[in-house]
Amino acid sequence: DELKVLINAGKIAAEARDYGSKLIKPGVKVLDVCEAVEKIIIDRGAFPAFPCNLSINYEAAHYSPKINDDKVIPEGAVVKLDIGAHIGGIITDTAVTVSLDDKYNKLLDATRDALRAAISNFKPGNSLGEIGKLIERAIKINGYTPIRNLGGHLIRKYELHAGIFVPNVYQHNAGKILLDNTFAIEPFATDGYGEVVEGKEETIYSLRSPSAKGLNETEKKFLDTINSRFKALPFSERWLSDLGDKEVVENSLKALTRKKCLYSYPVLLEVRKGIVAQFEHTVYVGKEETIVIT
Ligand code: MET
Repeated sequence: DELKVLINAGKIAAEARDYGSKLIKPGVKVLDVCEAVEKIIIDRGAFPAFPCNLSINYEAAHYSPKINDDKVIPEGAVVKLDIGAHIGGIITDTAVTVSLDDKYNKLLDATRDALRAAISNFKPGNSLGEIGKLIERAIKINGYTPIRNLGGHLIRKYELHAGIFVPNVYQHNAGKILLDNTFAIEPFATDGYGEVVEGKEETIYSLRSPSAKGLNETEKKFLDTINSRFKALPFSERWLSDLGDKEVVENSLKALTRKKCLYSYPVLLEVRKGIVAQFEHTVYVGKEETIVIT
């Protein structure tokens, strides 16, 4: 049944995350880490639910390497590795932070504590606002600030962000934890201000509308391929490199975004350039217990 598939996808995601986290060293190419992670997911019989995200220092989220990307992990970096695996649209999502500078160990511990507190109180019927409060408290007690405009999310089949938000701070009007559902819980903490803004770079896309007027033959070919390969799941330009060289792929994705056939995801940056840590698990909310899937 679907819970078994979810558990299987979660094992694969966890294995890929743990493998990837060991590759994070100064001087290593971001592209090499992400390709290795995505390869493990595929070799184990799942698919990446979104491009491997490797976000550095004040990049909080949503950097995934481009075709031929030569970006390298710097000395002393605080690296978030955020990955997903799906089997037939049953999605799991998980992240860790690796610090290459010991002075951020406390920031990582605070974020891990927040995730642990959230998971142990993640019971059906409980308020998501209270979960936010627990996350906020665990981070603040350690002297850091939660990122208030990032959070976890309900996950449904082929739908990574399925409408319910899991806040990282207290929220009075948040929803409730629903029985027999899958959620990603993902505290983010920073020594900065506690908010992200959109940067200029965009490295991830997803389908917005599978058809439109006024597309040329190349754009149509890209849109059809995206629809059949990824449905509405986020994807990387790297996963379309068989359709043309880097310039053709990037220009087609930009045109399709302009024509509202695709969404594009800007890299999210801490507004005061604070260092950001993130830990994330996918959980399944059962009647008797909440199961950590990843
Ligand atoms: N796991 C991250 C998220 O949930 C990255 C997805 S790719 C845009 O937003």
